[in-house]
Amino acid sequence: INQKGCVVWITGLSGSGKSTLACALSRELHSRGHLTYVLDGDNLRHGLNRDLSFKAEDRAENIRRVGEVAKLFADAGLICIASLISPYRSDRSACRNLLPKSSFIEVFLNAPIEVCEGRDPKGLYKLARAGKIKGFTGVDDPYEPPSDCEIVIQCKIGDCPSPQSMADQVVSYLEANGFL
Ligand code: GGZ
Repeated sequence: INQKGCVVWITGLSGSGKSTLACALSRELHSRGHLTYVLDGDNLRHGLNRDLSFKAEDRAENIRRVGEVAKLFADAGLICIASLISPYRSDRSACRNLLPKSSFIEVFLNAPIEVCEGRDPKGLYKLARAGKIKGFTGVDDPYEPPSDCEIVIQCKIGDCPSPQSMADQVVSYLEANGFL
């Protein structure tokens, strides 16, 4: 297999399409003969990170653990795709600092909250607006957008790229930068 291990770190609001992108990207890379592993924040919170809440210090610990695991996969030569809200710049930059220069690729899935809330696939925004979930990102908890990430995927109201075209955007970056 001709590939260089790296971490593709997808950040964005709940409902922005991070898991969908992670899945589409993983499939696309597999079809080209590459090895990947997906670390999804919501899934990991049922196992490895089941002891963590959504308060800022627990989110930091969540992201730190996933960053460490992602580093192991990248060391093993895999393209590790991590999809977490990861709302704080400082937590994301700590993950970046775990990895060799340029092998942390931050992808901002920039979907406005109106789009995410309109999708509301699990009804969580509705619960957050009703005050039944406290500290929900974008509602009553902060999201700090990246200021200098490698890839921005723009999604506008009524005009969001398809999962395949989001994946293609990341694949192009990986090709252009010698990871594939
Ligand atoms: C944000 C929450 C919250 C709160 C539950 N705030 O869209 P989902 O449902 O399926 O994915 C979200 C997931 C966020 O987990 P992460 O590990 O990615 O978050 S972080 O990086 O901030 O640690 C959402 C659900 O958990 N969820 N409560 N209060 N998202």
